[in-house]
Amino acid sequence: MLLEAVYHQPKSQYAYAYDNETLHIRVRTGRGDMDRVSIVWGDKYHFTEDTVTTTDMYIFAQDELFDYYQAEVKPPFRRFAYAFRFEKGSRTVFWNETGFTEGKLASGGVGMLWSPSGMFEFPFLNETDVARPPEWVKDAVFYQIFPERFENGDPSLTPEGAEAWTPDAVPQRDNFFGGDLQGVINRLDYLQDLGITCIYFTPFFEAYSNHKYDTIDYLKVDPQFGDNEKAKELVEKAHEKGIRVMLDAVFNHSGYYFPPFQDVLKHGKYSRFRDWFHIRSYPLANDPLNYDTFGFVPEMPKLNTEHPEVKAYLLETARYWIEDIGADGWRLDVANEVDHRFWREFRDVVKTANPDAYILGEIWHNSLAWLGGDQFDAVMNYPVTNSILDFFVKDEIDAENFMGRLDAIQVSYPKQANEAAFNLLDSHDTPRLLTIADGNKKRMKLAALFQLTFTGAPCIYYGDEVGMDGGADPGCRKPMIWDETAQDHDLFGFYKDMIALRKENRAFRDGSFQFLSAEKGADTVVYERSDEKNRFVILMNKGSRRQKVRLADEAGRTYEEVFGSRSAEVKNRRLDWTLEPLEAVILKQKD
Ligand code: ARE
Repeated sequence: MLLEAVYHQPKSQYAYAYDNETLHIRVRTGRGDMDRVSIVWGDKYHFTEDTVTTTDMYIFAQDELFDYYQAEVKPPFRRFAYAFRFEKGSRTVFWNETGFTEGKLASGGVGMLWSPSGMFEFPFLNETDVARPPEWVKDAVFYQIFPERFENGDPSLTPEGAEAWTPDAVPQRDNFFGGDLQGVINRLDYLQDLGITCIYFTPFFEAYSNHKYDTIDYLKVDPQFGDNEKAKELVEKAHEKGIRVMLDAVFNHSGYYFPPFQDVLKHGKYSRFRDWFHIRSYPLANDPLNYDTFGFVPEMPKLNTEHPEVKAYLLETARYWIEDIGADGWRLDVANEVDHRFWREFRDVVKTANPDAYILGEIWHNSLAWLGGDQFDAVMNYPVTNSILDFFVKDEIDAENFMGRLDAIQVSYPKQANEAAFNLLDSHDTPRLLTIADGNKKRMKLAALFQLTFTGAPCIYYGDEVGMDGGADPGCRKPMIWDETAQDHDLFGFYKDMIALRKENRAFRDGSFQFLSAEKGADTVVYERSDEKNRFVILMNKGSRRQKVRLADEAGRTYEEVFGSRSAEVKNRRLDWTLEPLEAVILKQKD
């Protein structure tokens, strides 16, 4: 036994409450090392040999080095004292807080070995501590809109010098095209037809730049886009069509023209707003920069979110757009650079305004520290983005590595955070998917098909569905192509069908996910999604050669293709299928 590989941490992503009565317990072991792993558990105030229970654990994730076992348990008194039991061949080892103990295989045999004080413990499952992302997020399909570039619905608001809205327009750091909120209202039918259920807007509050991440007034729609009444109308009309709206909270920093910052620029240390920012010396200067900013961008001074007035202002902003305007959630810009204490208060304000609001952090790295239920519901899932791109699009990793990376992400967080994760393939901060795929639409479709059948809520970046391309910021921010002769209708049909499939089948949103094949060196992956009603098997080939796939399967099973008319039958307990280069097939198991 590789006991060095064994890992568990109480009250973490290895031991958390999934709902008001269920605990998820996980333990890591060396890959392929154990024959059997179980938890031996009981009540910490009544822990005797005849009251302990032994529950088998199953492997729910695997990466290159480790197996990750999980068990779901419902302790009757919501308290839980536990140890692990590992078995390999004739050897049995128990593990609790005091360390490893060789044990006998027969019976629980625990009471004699340990006192409850040596056990791992989940002291009490308090309901208020359970991380509970809004239920609707699992069912959502997001669509990201960059307001300046989606549609010009009110030419009277178009900024002077705006450029022509054409399919070959070139976005620059500082040019304008005239998108606005009326434009989005005009296109709600289009979005409904595509099937999306929530719009994520990058900021539309008053700001200087075209991207609006340099806020001037957090409580006001930028006049270039409309006014607050228009925002309310947009939210209401979207809701009528079953589409929710998530806004972008840029609370890490303000813009250069934010009046309190202008006041500090003018009055220096005599400004009554000087503590709203992090200033090291006066007068303020860029070279060298003597105040904190986002990155090294002087136009984005970092806000002091520990200051009571700043807090009050930003928390009122958080409340106002949810409660008075009706927005359904906040995406939090540069979320990991703002203090945790602020986010805890923010959560209370937002959830009081609407308990069903979604709080999504923009964090590109491991985000466990924000996902304990007291701060964010989920994060933008860039680690999943990168795994999907590296496998299907850039062709840089093999199937085993792909599975290992995705499984490791599943293990990094409590299950509810994965279910509510925001799975994107590109955004206003990255090159577009089609451009990363070098224009290869088959690769693009493989990535999107995986995204739309994976755990977590998918997000489509505006225009990807009609074949828009574009490199890194600002290249990825072209005006939306509405000219039907320039749109890719095949791609649109593909996205529409995939969204519909996800929406019609709970298995893809809420069901279990499991890899059935992901071999070392392989170009093919096979996985299943299933719930009580349906079971789907998805087979994908990211390679440029035809591939035969052979899976162990249960005798008598038959499958039919979801998009197509082929079928398959399990023969000799094997399912055989041949995949063309860059092909994906979704099979549904027949009853
Ligand atoms: C502009 C130019 C850029 C130029 C930059 C610096 O367009 O070409 O490089 O200025 O001068 C907004 C605008 C950007 C603008 C930026 C600064 O949208 O167009 O860039 O302001 O004025 C990290 C952060 C993450 C952040 C990204 C960009 O962790 O929070 O960097 N993302 C948000 C928004 C952006 C927004 C801002 C923050 C600022 O989504 O749109 O930019 O409000 C790795 C790292 C990540 C890093 C990521 C991307 O993976 O691990 O931490 O994210 O790369 O760089």
